[in-house]
Amino acid sequence: MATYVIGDVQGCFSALMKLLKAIDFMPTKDRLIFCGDLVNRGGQSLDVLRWVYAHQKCCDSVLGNHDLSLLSKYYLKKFRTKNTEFKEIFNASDAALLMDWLLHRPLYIEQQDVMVIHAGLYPGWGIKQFKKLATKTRTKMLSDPAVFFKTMYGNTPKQWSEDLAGHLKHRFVINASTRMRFVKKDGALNFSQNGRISAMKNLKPWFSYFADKTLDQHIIFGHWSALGFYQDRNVTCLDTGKVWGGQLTTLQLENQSVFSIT
Ligand SMILES: [Mn+2]
Repeated sequence: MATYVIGDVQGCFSALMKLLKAIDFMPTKDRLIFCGDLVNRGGQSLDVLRWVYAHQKCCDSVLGNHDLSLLSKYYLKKFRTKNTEFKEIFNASDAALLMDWLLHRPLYIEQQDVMVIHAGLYPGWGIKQFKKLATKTRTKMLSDPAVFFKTMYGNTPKQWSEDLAGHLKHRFVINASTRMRFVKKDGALNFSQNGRISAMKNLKPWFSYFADKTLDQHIIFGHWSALGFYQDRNVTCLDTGKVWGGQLTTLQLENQSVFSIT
């Protein structure tokens, strides 16, 4: 029995199959946890969704921003999109099944002593507070997806406050969990920079705010292909940008081995 956490697949189905063959993945014994962003840009999003759906007994994924983009279009009935991969999914005979399965993915997954979140853990929160907030936001999303997605998008509020309520609170939870990379010293999320750390002076990666302590759980995240594979005592980034011509990477939790394919 082995547990593999896999970085952002983004519709790269052939690469996923190549990776699973290389690690000798056994559906009856092993377990896969995806870092989110199963879909978009790779060209084979429908194949990825169908495969993961068919293997749901041994697979799970957290929600990423691209997954939410697909879900919001579906539940708001914006089927006339220019995104051909999304269109292919909407036109598929099993679309309703696949979208319902994707909608029910969580914002975080705990396994052993790790926690998988698509973008990361907001520096203003502890793990316990994040879990509480994420659970509430997910419950809201599932209670009426169309209502939830109507107000989900927006770059404000930038900073967390205990006073946030309603859709603004849920929006912040979604933005922090699925879109965050750099955070200002005052706690404001930044949505314009997605590049390398060295290029940024007044912004710090979210995980650098935890550098002087040890978190109770090791955070594994994706979403940041420009960062690529990264590891420190609290976090591991597995987004090695397969969809941009990079690699698809997996970390096996039991022996901490890292494996990538091009
Ligand atoms: Mn992402």
